[in-house]
Amino acid sequence: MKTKRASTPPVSPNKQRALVDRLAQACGGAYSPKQRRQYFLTGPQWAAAYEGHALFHAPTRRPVGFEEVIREYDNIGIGHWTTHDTDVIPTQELGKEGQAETVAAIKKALKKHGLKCSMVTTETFHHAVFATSPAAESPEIRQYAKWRLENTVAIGHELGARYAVYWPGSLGYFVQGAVEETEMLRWYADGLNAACEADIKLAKAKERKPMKHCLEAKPFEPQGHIILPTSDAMLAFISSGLLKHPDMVGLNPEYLHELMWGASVRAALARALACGKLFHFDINDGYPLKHDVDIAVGLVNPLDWLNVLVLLRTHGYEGPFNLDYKPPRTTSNYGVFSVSFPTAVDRFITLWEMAGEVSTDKVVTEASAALRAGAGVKSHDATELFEANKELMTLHELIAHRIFQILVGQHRGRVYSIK
Ligand code: GCO
Ligand code: MN
Ligand code: MN
Repeated sequence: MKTKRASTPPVSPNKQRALVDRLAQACGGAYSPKQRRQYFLTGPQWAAAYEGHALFHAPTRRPVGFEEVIREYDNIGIGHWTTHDTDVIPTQELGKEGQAETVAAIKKALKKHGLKCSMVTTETFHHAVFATSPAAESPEIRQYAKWRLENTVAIGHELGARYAVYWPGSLGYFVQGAVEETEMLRWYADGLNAACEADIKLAKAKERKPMKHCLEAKPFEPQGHIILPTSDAMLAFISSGLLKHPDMVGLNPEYLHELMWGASVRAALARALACGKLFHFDINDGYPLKHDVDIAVGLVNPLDWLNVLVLLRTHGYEGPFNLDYKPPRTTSNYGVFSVSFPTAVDRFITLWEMAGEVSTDKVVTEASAALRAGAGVKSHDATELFEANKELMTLHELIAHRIFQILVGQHRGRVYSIK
């Protein structure tokens, strides 16, 4: 049967914001800016300033500068700000007077709005100079890349950042056979070594702690093969012997980047945790074996996200949650700060608090404890052991069901009646 839609009169342009605001209010369940600030949520300059453009897509939003982003993050209750060097300083101005002026203006804006700069990162992927990656054959390009990393570390110390992130972009090749992979890995390590050494020196001079240097993998690009495609590949790289300061270097996994290659994100994070290398975490959502769609957290895989956060809570992860997503191009400039960021933050907080409920839920804890207790049978007979444990193992599925109930609120007696 076709349902008839009530006809809605056209919404004139000057009434649209009010409508969006009213419906956002009607959603309810929003946290206050003060509550939001209690979480280590970090807002990237580039996420808020993303104009909606892509290979086949023109921008749908006007550019926004750091003053506006920092002010709006303050209004929302996002207490930390992150940036690429070139998000705020044009490439040509890097290392020059323009850089010092911009860094001073950023400091002022952060102070005015009570935000902290938590992380800095170097853009080594967008500019044409990095067409052959930051670990290019050309020694002068590699020298330039090193300088860029060192310069970002200096900006980070100036702004008080505790983390530096490295997403190497197209570190790899567009056509096979043209690059020698082991050489490229060595050259990439040289860049990171330079950044760590610059950090050690600056930290000493400024009496600050050295930063945590966090590698971020992305498995594929529209073109090109990547030579460090996953967080696991990066873990191997960290302990390869190529890094001079492997203790300073860890990971910034991105939820979607692990999902993109078809991994269990939670298992990928568990491997990073087991190595003591989960330093930083980019949060977003998307689909397995597809593009880097960078959808906001919880809009595609809320159940998986809940499970991810249970793991992180269990292990006392205290690092940042970086809102590295892209507001869709259907969202306006106004919508970026009135809908996109506040709702992303609120979904994260809800899932985080829910994860706490999972960890203390009576059914989940009793079932998990029973599974760990086993049947208490001492035997080396496989069949006997299986028989002794087989009813217990049904609890796996029951735990999964219980987590679903927690996600949809059924554990609090929420029921759906059927007619
Ligand atoms: C992506 C990447 C970037 C990095 C950023 C920080 O999705 O393209 O995740 O957003 O996180 O470049 O280095
Ligand atoms: Mn990222
Ligand atoms: Mn991404």
